[in-house]
Amino acid sequence: MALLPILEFPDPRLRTRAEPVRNFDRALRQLIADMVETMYAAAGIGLAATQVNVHRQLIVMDVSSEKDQPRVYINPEILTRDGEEVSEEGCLSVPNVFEEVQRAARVRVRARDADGKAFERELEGLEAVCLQHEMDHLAGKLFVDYLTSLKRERIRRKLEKERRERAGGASKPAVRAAARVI
Ligand code: GNR
Ligand code: NI
Repeated sequence: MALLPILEFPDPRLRTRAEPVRNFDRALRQLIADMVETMYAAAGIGLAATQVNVHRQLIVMDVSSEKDQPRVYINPEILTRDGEEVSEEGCLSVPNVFEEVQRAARVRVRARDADGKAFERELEGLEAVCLQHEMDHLAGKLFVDYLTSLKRERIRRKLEKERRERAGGASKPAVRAAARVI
């Protein structure tokens, strides 16, 4: 088992379109186990392979309160969408940002499990929202793409500033100003 690093906006690798999973093998099982562990460690309700820099159509989710019902969706397709619902979303790849997004209220999804066996499920509420959010990741799309470009740019600048400050040293304003002059 291993924790995987999560890519953060505006990392261009988050814009990659995922390819279908073709081999339902031991390596896939290991990746699923690592993604589930990473999702729980980060306190997320879902994680798409794109976020851990694996560009395959693989999603793990667990919207249960006990965090004991991990679900895997491989090569997912939405068959039908119904209704609409606005809810506040967050994303492990856009830390500490929460904004309202409109999505379908119910979706019917067809996907494969870790054995490659096809199944269909009808999802609603948070689970439906989460699946649509995760499927966007597989298409290289982020929830901030639904916001105005002004809001998205503000978020990008805030995250880049926070990352610079976490990196320390050269992020001090005086030093940065000097670096710009040179
Ligand atoms: O943990 C997460 N919470 C969440 C809340 C509302 C809508 C979508 C999500 S998914 C997110 C984890 C994540 O970034 N998955 O890609
Ligand atoms: Ni996300």
